[in-house]
This record gives sequence, structure tokens and C-alpha cells, in this order.
Amino acid sequence: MTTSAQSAPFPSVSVVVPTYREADNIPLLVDRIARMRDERHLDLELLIMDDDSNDGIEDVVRGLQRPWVRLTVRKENRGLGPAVVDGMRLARNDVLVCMDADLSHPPEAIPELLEALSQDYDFVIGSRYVQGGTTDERWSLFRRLNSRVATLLARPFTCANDPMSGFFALRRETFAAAQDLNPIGYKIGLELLVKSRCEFIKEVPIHFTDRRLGESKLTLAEQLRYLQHLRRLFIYRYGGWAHFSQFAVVGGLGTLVNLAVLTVLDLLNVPLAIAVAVAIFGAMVFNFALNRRFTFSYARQASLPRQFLGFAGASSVGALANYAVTLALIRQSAFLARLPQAAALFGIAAGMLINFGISRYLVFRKPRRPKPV
Ligand SMILES: Nc1nc2c(ncn2[C@@H]2O[C@H](COP(=O)(O)OP(=O)(O)OP(=O)(O)O)[C@@H](O)[C@H]2O)c(=O)[nH]1
Ligand SMILES: [Mg+2]
Repeated sequence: MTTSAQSAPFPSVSVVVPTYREADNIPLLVDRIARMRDERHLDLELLIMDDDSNDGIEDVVRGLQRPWVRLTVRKENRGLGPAVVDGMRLARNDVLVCMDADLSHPPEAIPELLEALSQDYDFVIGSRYVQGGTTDERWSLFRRLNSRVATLLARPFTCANDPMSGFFALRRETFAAAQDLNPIGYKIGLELLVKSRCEFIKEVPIHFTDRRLGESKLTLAEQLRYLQHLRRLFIYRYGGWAHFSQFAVVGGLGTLVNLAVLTVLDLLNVPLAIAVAVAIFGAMVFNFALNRRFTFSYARQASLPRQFLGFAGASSVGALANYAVTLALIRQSAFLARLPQAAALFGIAAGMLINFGISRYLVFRKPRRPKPV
């Protein structure tokens, strides 16, 4: 630290802590924050955003008699992400800090986060994955791997080493400038990083301690929600390209379906002219189902039969091109006649390009008022 122990690097701080069944941890957390607050002479308020835990947290907070600790009991729109966003909206001070209630994040590191913000960084992370940062020694190999893979998946959105951290700080103006916040799940820091378009990010090493009291709320469902969150961020950040890449992934899987059907029918000695047609149709149905569910999910409320007819009609141009190219190649070459799957790959490539254009612009048109991503 370059500042003296007496100086306050920022005039005022609001620490937002989301809680669900953390009553036992609150006195310990408030105690440690209070000590740091006094030592650094910080103008600090603590906002506890509780999702109606019914675990006596109201009495606990009242008993602490700290006027700078404010408890909000939320009854609607529950969840960690929305709780943090609500807390940040209620915050009165210049700098916003978010941290967990279970003492995994050391409150003593808050002044360091504040100091980095004063050096013109926009977003400061209490980070486990920079030099000097550590995680609890008791983490299993699976937990380490899980955390690393989740972090890797966030790479397209940020260069931060630990964007999944729940311990971070930003200026109130930065938060106010964030657009289209749609916090689902746990990774509210990542959501804010992406949507406030922060460029100057600093990571301060911390030791992440496992909780001693209370239970973890990080379930498997929550981890799956993370994948959904990533997909939304992808669409937000990469717009039309996100649709195209999802369409391409579905197309890739459809190709596998096409080849599998073709192989089975060929093994059953079905004439190739029929086998190729059935394989193309099977892949078309498969692609429709996945594109409706994922790639163009914003148009899912439209009638399914009508949409299928539209998709089949639109794809029929590509399917015909596919069929014609595949059969022509098979007829041209004895080698490809023995390996129709190779001919099918060329046919699929020709058909796919035509299909994308027609599907994107004609079949799965955006509704007039798109849902926020
Ligand atoms: N308001 C609110 N807070 C939540 C909710 N789920 C979790 N939290 C809080 O978010 C913080 C992080 O949750 P944890 O359960 O500690 O998740 P984790 O840190 O990933 O996992 P462990 O530390 O291993 O338990 C804690 O302060 C929780 O009390 C929720 O639905 N609403
Ligand atoms: Mg925790």
C-alpha cells in the first residue's frame, strides 16, 4: 500500500452483500468490516440484501447496533444476481463493493480494491488467479478444475484472470452506465464487467477461504444457469455473429445426424438415391428443433407447425442443392460411390450456406419488441 494507514483513499464506500441463510456469518463479517472501517477511517455503509431467509437475520442485525449496517429483506425476484443489483441501486456512496457473506472474501482487502480504483482502473477484482492469490487448500481437484473451466469459458468476454469472483469494486457511475443488465445466476461480476464495458481492469490477489458456517447455495442447477448466462452474453456481445455461430454448431450436429442415417441406410443396402434423401430430411427435422430451441429462441412463441413448414420450405432450396450435389458427386466418382459420406459433406456445405440466409432473414424473423438478452 502506498497510502498511509490514516488516509482514506475514497470518500465513501457501499459494500453490498447478498445473503441467503447466512445469519450465523453476519456478526463475524460485520466485526471484521468494522475493524477495517475504523482503522482506515472509511465512510462505509454495508447493505445486506437478504432473500427472506427467515433465519433470524433481522434480530442479528438489530442486535449489532451498527447504524451503518442496513438490512433489506427481498421478497421478489430472488437470486444472488438481482439481490446485488438491487443493493447497488440502493447504495448511497461513491464506490460499490460486492462480496460474499461467508467470509470467503477478506474484508481487509477492501482498501486495496479502493486504491486500485483511485488509480484510474474501472473495475477491480479480488482475484484468486493472479500471482499471490490462492484458494482454500481443501479444494478438491474436481472443484479446482470446475472453477478453471468456468473461468476459461468466460475468455471471449474479458481478459481478467478471475472474472467469476464475487468480490469486486467499481465506481457508482460505472454501474449506472451499465446497460441491459440481466443478472441470472451467480456471476454478477462477469455481467457487470461485460455490460459496463470496463476496459481497465485490475486484479488484487486475495486468499479465498472456504466457508466455515452455513451451507453452500452453489448447486448444479446454478452451474447450468451459468452456461445460459454465457450464451446470453455471447449474443449481447457478438450480435448477429452469435446467431450465425449457433446456427453453425447446430448445422455441425445436423451433419453428424445426416451421416449417421446415411451410413445405417447404406449398410442396409437402401439405394443411395433414397438413403441420401432420408438422411437429409432427418437432419432437417433435427436442425429445426435445435434452431427453434436455441439459435432463434426469441421466436419460439410462434406456431410450431407453421414455423416448421416455413423452415422446411426455406431449407428445401438448400436441401435440393445438397441432394443434387451429393448425387452428382456419387455418380461422377466410383470412389465417392463407395464412400457416399464424403460426397454428402460437400452437398451439406452447399446447402448450409443457402439455408442460413433464408432462415435468418425470412423464417425466424425477430419479433417487433425483442426480449432483453
Ligand atoms: N440474496 C441472495 N443471496 C444469495 C443467494 N444464493 C446465494 N447467495 C449469497 O451469495 C453468496 C455466495 O453464495 P455461496 O453459497 O457462498 O456460493 P459459493 O461461494 O460459490 O460457494 P461456497 O462458498 O462453497 O458455499 C453468499 O453470501 C450467499 O449467501 C440468493 O438466492 N439470494
Ligand atoms: Mg461462498
